[in-house]
Order: sequence, then structure tokens, then C-alpha cells
Amino acid sequence: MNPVSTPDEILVKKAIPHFPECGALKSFVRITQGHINDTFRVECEKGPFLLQRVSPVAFKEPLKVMKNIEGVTHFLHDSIVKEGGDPKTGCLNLLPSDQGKSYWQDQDGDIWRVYLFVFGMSYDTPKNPEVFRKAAEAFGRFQHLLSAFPASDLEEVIPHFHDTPKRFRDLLAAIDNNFSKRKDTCLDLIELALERQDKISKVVDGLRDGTLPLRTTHNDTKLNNIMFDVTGEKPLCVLDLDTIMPGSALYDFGDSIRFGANTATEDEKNLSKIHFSLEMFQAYAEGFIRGAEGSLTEDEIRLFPYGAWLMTFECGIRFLTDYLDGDHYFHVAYADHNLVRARDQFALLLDMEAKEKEASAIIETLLKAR
Ligand code: GN1
Ligand code: MG
Repeated sequence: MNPVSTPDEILVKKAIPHFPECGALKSFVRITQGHINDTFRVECEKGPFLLQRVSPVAFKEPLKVMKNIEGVTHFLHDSIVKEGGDPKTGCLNLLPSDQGKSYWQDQDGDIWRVYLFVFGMSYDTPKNPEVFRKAAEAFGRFQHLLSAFPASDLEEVIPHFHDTPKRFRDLLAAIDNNFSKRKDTCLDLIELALERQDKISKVVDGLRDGTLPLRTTHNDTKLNNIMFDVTGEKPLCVLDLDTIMPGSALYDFGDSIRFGANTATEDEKNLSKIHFSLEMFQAYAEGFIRGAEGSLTEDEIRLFPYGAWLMTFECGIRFLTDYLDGDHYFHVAYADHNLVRARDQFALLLDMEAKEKEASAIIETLLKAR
């Protein structure tokens, strides 16, 4: 036995005894896919579970996060049971803590939660358009199912989460402060961002004036937030429910494209590998429309290419802002990780701009076939 405990070991050993249904802890591994929360797969006496500490940096009011997740998972659980599905794999399931809640709050005020472990696999890049289409159907269906959920019960856990003009103002402040003294290393990206500021308010404006409907949205629809079964063929459930809030369908559509229609990963250093795949775009658009079962408006669908562009721009400036601020928000694995991510997003953005006409033509064809 290793006599010196690692910081992770201290954390996990502290948390697990507060979830009686887990039984004694046997071993654990940290899962490094997410950029925000601390996530561990824990092997316990009663089986494998997923243990997470909700990031206090990202979520200033973590109890609101838990309230949303409790509401949504119970709602999904009941809908899946009604349809004769298996709620243990069809949605996330929270375990109770010894505080009689769906979470355990430690002495520092941090929130810990445990989910039943869902066996399966997730993709960081879609292996083919068919996989991407299936993920799109799952996210579309998720949104459709939650259209019956009382959206007024949802808390706005990160205010202005996809308010791109607000994200842009945050970037301007970060450029001014230049806290990390790294501004000179990213002047080209700053210029690209500044040149595009007139194009970034279409969705917030549409939600404000009612031309775009406000919906219950996931808001973080990366492909790896869909758990597929072990064969990688069948989507089982939607993961990462932290940012479920009222929003636009274009956020969910766009964020998926930003991530999955990129021919490279989100932090590819070799920019020549980064392209916007129209084939993936089309597959996702088809799947999302089908999964949403007619609930999307024509205006929303017509704005799909713009939504993809907007979410790519927004994510690019968020990475850039964090780089300028000194990496306080996103977990980083090396010194200029956020800059690499920002460069990646801007490379993708430029390719989307080059392919804008083709993307719009794909959508017009899908609209005609509807
Ligand atoms: C964060 O933690 P993760 O990887 O699920 C972020 C998303 C970004 C994403 C970029 C709460 O999500 O908004 O799109 O990184 N989540 C939050 O990979 O800020
Ligand atoms: Mg997330």
C-alpha cells in the first residue's frame, strides 16, 4: 500500500463514505474528459459509480445546479419508465447522501454527487456520419422530451451562459487587463474576434424579441456528452446536465457542430488538420430535426449554419479570455492549452465561413423535404 496519499485519494476517500449506497471504496481513476468538474470512476463494494465534485469556479450556486439536475433526471426517469425503457441506462441517476440529499456538501461548501455508472463508451470525434446522426437524434429527442418539463422550474445556473455579446465584453475586459501578460502572443486572434463583433447578437436578439422560441436546452452538447452502448452503435443517455437552462435550440445544435463537425479534436495543434465537415453537418442536421419530432421552427432550422458559427466563435473567445486571464476557468494540461484551443476554434470558424453557402444549401434542401 502506498503510504503517501495523493490529493485525489484524499478527496475521494473523504467523499465516498457519505454515500452509503456505494459501500466501501476499493479503487478509483480520475476521468479527464471534462474541463470543469472533478470526475472519478470509483469502484466500490456495491459496484462502480461516478463521483463528481461540482466546480465552485464555474458554478457559483451549485445547489441550483443540483436542483435542476434532480428535477430533470426524475422527469426523464418517469418518461422512460412510461415508454417501457430502462431508466438505469436511459438517463442519469443520482444516489442519496447521508445528509438526506442528492448531494453531499463538504466542510468547504463544495458539492459532491454520485451517479450510477453507465457502462458504455463516448466519442471525442465521430467515427462516421452515422454515429453523428444518432447522437443528433438523441440530443433532439432529449430536447423534445424536456419540452414537457416546466421550464419555469429551472434555475439559471450560469447567467448569460450563451449570451455571446456578454462573452465578447468579457473578452474585451480580459484584453484590457492582460492579467497573464500573454496578450502579445495572441494579437492575431484578438483581431479576428474584433472584426466579427457585429455578427454575434442574432440569437440573443431573437430570444428577446420573440422571433426565436425559448426552450429547455442542454447547452453543452458535445458529442462526448452522449453515452453510447459498449458497441458504440446505440446512444444510451445524455450526460453532463450541469448547464440545463432555458435557451435556444441553436445553442444545442451549434455546439454539437462546433465539436463533432470539426475534423480534428478541440485542442489540435496542427491547424491544417482542422476542417469543417459538411458531411457531418448534414448528418447532424438530419438527425436533430428527426429527434426533435417537428418541434423546431423553420426560422430555427434556417439559422443552423449561423448557430454553428456562433457557438464556435463563442467557445473560441471563451478559451481566449481564459488564456488572457491566466487559465482560471478551464482545466489545462499544459501552459498554452487554452491558446491552442482558441486557435483551433478560430481555424474551424474560418473554414465555416468559407463553406457558408454550401451549409445553407444543405439546410434549404432539408427544409424542402420536411
Ligand atoms: C466545458 O466541462 P465540459 O468539458 O463539459 C464548458 C462548455 C464548453 C466546453 C468546451 C460549464 O464543458 O461550455 O463548451 O468546456 N462548460 C462550462 O470543451 O463552462
Ligand atoms: Mg459540461
